[in-house]
Amino acid sequence: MNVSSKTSNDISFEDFKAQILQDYEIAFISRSCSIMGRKEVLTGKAKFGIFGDGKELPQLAMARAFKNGDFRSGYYRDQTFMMALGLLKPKDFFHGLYATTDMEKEPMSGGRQMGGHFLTYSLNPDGTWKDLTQQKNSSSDISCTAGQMPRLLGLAQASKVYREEKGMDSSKFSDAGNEVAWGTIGNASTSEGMFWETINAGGVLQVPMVVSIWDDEYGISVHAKHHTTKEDISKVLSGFQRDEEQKGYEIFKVQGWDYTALMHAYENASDIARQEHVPVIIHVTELTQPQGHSTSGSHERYKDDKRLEWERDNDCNKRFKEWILESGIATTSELAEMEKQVKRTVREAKKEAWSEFLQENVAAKKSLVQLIHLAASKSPNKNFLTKLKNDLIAVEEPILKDLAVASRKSLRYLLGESSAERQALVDWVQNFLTKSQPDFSSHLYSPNENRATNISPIAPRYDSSAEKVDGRVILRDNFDHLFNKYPNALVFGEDTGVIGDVNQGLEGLQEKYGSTRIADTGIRETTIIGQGIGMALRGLRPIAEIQYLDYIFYAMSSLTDDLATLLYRTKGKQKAPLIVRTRGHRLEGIWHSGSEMGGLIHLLRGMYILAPRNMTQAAGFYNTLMKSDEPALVIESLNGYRLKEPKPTNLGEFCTPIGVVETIKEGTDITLVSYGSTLRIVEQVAKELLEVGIDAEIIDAQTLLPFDIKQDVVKSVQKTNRLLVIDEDVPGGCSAYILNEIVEKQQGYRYLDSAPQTLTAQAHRAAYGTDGDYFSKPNAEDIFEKVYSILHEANPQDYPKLR
Ligand SMILES: Cc1ncc(C[n+]2csc(CCOP(=O)(O)OP(=O)(O)O)c2C)c(N)n1
Ligand SMILES: [Mg+2]
Repeated sequence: MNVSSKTSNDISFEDFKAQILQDYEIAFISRSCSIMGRKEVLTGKAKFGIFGDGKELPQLAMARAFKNGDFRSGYYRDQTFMMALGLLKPKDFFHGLYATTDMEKEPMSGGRQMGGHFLTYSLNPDGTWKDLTQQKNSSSDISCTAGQMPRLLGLAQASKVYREEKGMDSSKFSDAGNEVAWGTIGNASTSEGMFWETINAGGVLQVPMVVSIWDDEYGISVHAKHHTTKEDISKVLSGFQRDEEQKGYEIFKVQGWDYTALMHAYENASDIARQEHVPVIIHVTELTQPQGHSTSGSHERYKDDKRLEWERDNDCNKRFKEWILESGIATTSELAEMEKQVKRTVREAKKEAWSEFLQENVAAKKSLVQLIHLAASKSPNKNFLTKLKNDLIAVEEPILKDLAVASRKSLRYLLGESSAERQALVDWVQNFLTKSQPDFSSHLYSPNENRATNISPIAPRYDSSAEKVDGRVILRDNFDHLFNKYPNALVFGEDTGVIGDVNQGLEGLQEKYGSTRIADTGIRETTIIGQGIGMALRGLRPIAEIQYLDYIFYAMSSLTDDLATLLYRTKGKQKAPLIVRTRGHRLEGIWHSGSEMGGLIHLLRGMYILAPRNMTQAAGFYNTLMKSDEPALVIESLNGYRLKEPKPTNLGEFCTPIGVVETIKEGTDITLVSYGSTLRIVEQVAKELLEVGIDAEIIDAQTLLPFDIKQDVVKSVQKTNRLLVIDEDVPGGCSAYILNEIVEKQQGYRYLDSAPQTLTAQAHRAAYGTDGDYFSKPNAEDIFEKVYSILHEANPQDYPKLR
C-alpha cells in the first residue's frame, strides 16, 4: 500500500505543531552529531564513524509509535530513533565514538562496540530482570548486515507466546502480548538469506513485528540494481501481502522525506501489529546518505553528480524544514535560532565528552611520568628512561595504550635494579593492568551467583530396583519434569512438536503442554536460533532444537555473532539464556556423524558447550542450565538414545555440574581423556588393555567449554605420568584444545614421562556405513594400539612391539 500524506487528526493543531518542532529539533541534533562525529574521526580522535544522517525522519515516526515494553532490533543507522526516545544524548554519542570504557558515560557498550550500536538495559546490576514493560527496549546491535533479523523474530514471538499461554510469568515482560518488535534494516542488507528466512517465518508465525527498510538505493558503493530484483524490495515482497483469504504481511511503501505520511504509516503499522499480531513491512524509500556510507570512504567516488544533486535536494531534514516553513509552522528565523542553539549544545557535549574521556588518563599519565622520573634519577639507564618519559609527556591526549607501552617498556631499563623506585613502577604497571583489562575482557560469562558453573551438582538417585530404560526415555521424562517446573520453558525445532523430536526425546509432551510450548518449526536453523535469542531476551526459557549437529552451521552466524557475544558486548546489561539442544557424533555418513567440536569451541566462546556421554548426564545438564541463565549448546549422542540406562528417581532435580570432569575408571598406567560417543569405545578398550597388563584411567571431559575448571585431570597425570586425548574431531581440533588445557594451563608437562598425544578421526568427514565409520573415526583397535605404543615406547621389555 502506498501511503500518502495525511495530517493526523487525533491531536490538536497546536499540539501537532509542538510535536513537529520537537521532532525537527531532534532531527537537527542528530544531524549535527553526525556532522561533528565525522570530523572527530577525520581529525583522529575517533577511529571509525557510521552515522544516521539522511535517515532521521522515519526514525522520528517510528519513535512516536514505539511504546513501553516494545523492543527494537535494528542496525547502525538508528541514532535518531534512540535520541527521540531520550535513550541517547549527544554526549553519550561522542563517548561512543571515543570508546570511553566507563559505562556510566558510554552507556551503549562501555566502548566495546563501534559507535552506532545501541542497546537499553534489561538487567539490574545483580543480573536479575528489570521490568521491561515499563521501559522502551532495544536489543543490542551487531555489525553483521541482517544479523538483527533472526532475533527480531523471537522478540516478536515472545508477545504471541505471552498472549497465548496464560500460565507463564509475564509480569516483567509483557502486558498480554501487546508489545511490538520493531526491526530496521538497510535496503542492501535485504539481499541476505537471514532477511528472507525471517520474513518467511514471521509470515508463517504471524508475530507482531514491524520491519522498516531504510532504502537509500545503495549498500556502501553498490547500487540497488546489484542487490534487489526489480530494484524494489516492497514490489518483490508483495507476494507476502495478506488478503481476505490468506494471512501474510501488511506492506507499506512511504517516502522517507514525507513527515505526515511517515507518521501515518507508523501509527497504522503499530496498531495492526499490536492488536492483530500481524507482521508489517514498511519500505521507506528516497532516503539519502549526506556524508556517504561511513568515515571509511567518500561517496563522491561512486555516485554521479546527478545522484549527488538529487540527494542534496531530497535530504529528509531539508525537505522536512521546507515543509515546516511552507505550512507556516515556524518562520525561517525561528528555525535558524533553534539550529544555532542546537549546534552550540552539541559542540559543548562533544567537548565535554572528550575531556571526560581523557580525564583519568591525564591523571594517570601525571603519576606515571613522576614514577619514571624517580626511577630514572637512580638508574644507570637514566638517558633511556628520560627519553621514554619525555615521549610520554609529549602525548597531550593519552590513551590507555600510551600509558601501558611507556610503563611496561620502562621496566626493561630497570632490569636487575632493586630500588624502591623500580618497585613503585612495577606496582603501578600491575595495578594499571589489573584495573584496565576487565574493561575489555569482563562478562564473557556471567559473573553472578547463579552462573552455570556455580550450580551445585546433585547426583541422580536410583531405587534398588531401578529399571533400565532407553536413554531417550530418561530425557523425555526429565523434560516432562522441566516443563512442569518452569512455566516459561518452551522447546521448538524441526519435528520437535507432533512427533516429539526425531528420537522421541519429547514424545507425548505436545499433547500435555500444548503446541506453543512444544512446537514444530519450518526447516530454517538460523531463525530457530533467532527465535530462541529473541524470546530469551524477553524472559522466556527457550530450548531451540537443531535437528543434527551437522546442520548447526546454517545458524552459526547467529550463534557466534549474536548469542555468544551478547553478555560481553553489553557488558552484562542484557542476557539471553538460550539452551540449544542438538545431537551429534558418530552415526552414519558425512552429515549425520559430525563432531566438529574444535570449530564450535573456538567460535562459541561465551556459551557453554556440553558433550554428555549418555542421556542421564544430558538430562542433568538441562536441569543445571535451567537453574542458571546462560546460553549453552548441549550435544546429545546420536547413537545413545536406544542404549539402556538405569532410570533415576529424582528426574528434573539431579544436576550434572558444568566445567567438571568425571573419572569413569581409575587406573595407574595412562590417563585417557575423551567425551561423548567415543568414550564408550574407550571404556571397552580399557577392559581389553587390562588383558595385556595396562591399567588405564578414563576421564570424561563432559564439558568442553569450559574444560575442567577444578583442574582434576592434572592430578590424574601426576599419578599415571602419561596422557592420551581421544576424540572424533579432526586432527588438531578439540583434542588439541584439551591437550593445551592440560599440558599448558594445568602444567601437566611437569609430570609426563611420555610425549602427550592425541588420537582423532581422519581429517575428512566420515564415510558412510560401518566400514566408513571404522576407517574414518577412531575405532577400538586404533585406541588399543595407540595406548599400547605409548607403553611400548616407555617399556619395550614388558610391552614388546605389536606390529
Ligand atoms: C555480513 C556482512 N557483510 C558485509 C558487511 C560490510 N557492510 C557494512 S554496511 C554494508 C552495506 C549495507 O547497506 P544497507 O543495508 O543498504 O545499509 P545502509 O548502510 O545503506 O544504510 C556492508 C556491505 C557487514 N557488516 N556484514
Ligand atoms: Mg542502503
